[in-house]
Amino acid sequence: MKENSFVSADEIRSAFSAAMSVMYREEVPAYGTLMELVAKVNANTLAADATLKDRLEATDTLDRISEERHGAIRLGTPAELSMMRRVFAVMGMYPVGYYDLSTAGVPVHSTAFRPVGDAALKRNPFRVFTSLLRLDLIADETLRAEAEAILRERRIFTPGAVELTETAERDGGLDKADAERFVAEVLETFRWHDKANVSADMYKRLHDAHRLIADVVSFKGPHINHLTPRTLDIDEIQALMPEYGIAPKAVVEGPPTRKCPILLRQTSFKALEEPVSFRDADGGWKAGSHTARFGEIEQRGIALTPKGRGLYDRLLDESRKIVRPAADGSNAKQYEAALAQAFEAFPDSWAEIREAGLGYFSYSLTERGRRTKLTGSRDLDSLISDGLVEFDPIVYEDFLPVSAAGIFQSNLGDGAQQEFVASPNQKRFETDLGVAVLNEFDHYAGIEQASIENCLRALSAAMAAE
Ligand code: OOG
Ligand code: NI
Repeated sequence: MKENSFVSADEIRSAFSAAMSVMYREEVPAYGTLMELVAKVNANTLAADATLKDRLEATDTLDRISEERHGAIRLGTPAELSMMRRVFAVMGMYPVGYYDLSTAGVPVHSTAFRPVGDAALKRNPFRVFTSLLRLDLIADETLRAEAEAILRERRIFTPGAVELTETAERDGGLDKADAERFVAEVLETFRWHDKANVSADMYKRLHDAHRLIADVVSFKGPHINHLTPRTLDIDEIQALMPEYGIAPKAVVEGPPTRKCPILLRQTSFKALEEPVSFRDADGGWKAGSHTARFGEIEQRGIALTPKGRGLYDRLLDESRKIVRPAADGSNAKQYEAALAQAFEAFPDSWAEIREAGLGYFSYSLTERGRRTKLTGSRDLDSLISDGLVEFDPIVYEDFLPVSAAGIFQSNLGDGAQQEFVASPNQKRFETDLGVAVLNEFDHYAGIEQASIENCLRALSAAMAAE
């Protein structure tokens, strides 16, 4: 049977993320340096903390700890977005969450294509933060029409990538040879092109409207603009980057350093100014430069419930009212202090976080729970206090709009920020995408609920066996 020869979507995603890593290291040598630093700090952290090592060994694939966790692209048209969705689906990556970045002065809205479900995430968690340019936020109508016309002409997918995506959709998968070809063809969409699609003059006009518009419209395709490995000690890497000759962004985005990590902390090195050439009127090329590509690192913590997220957003907002992090890093220490102080109001033990209903947990039977038979119905809290059930934090697998905006901004240059009227438009985004995005809160709640039901079922099965 044909299906038997299919390569799993998880395997295709793993091959794709490995191929992206190789390509990006070649394209951006500073990224290779960051990867070396990450591997070193992760090894040191593990050597110094045997408990952490044991925990990771039990729950994760330790030998892949320093691999890429995500990347990001910026698309230009609804047609590109919906085709991208079909391509990612072949790799088991589905759109989760909606992020409106207009409020933060970036004319895009976004989703994250990622594996869904524990087994797929464990096999390879690679995600792609995918933004769609919002030309509707550009005031200059002439420029908007010109940008649209330029984007309409380009083809960001190779014919081979389109054909193999159709094959996978029709047959329900790809065999080994096709899967390999698929990865090679799809990689082309993410490749850097140093020859722009536009003249230097058009580039300047796009750039003056917003640097991001120039980045999306001026090139042949949506070059991958960063990749992001996982670190076990983000503060250490932030501090060490200058020693390795790479310039970190001003502050680490997200929550402060804590005993019990929540959500997501991220930082990056600043985007590099790279040589590009623009089309001349007489068919030649004119030298110029473009700044878009960087490297990032991430450290993840527990997924928060809507209540926990509400508290997080409020405390982040409070700290930013005291100190707004300056792009040049001049008030980084003050910002860190304000952040740490504001977050004293966020409980910092798993038990308190759980009791206050701030985070999502996965429940399982303890050794004793596995040997225990229960009569009658019992509530979860008493099963925990009796030592029959234990709980572990569920890791946050998504992104944070304020952090994403900080990452965008620090890589668009430190110049003046632009303001847009806040105009989230999830409906429009989903129409362009071709499907609704998965709601991340519902997803985590479902994982938690399933783990509770498993515990209760196992305890009463023990009872039935009696
Ligand atoms: C995406 C920035 C967002 C993150 O990790 O929050 C992001 C971009 O710059 O295109 O990747
Ligand atoms: Ni990122």
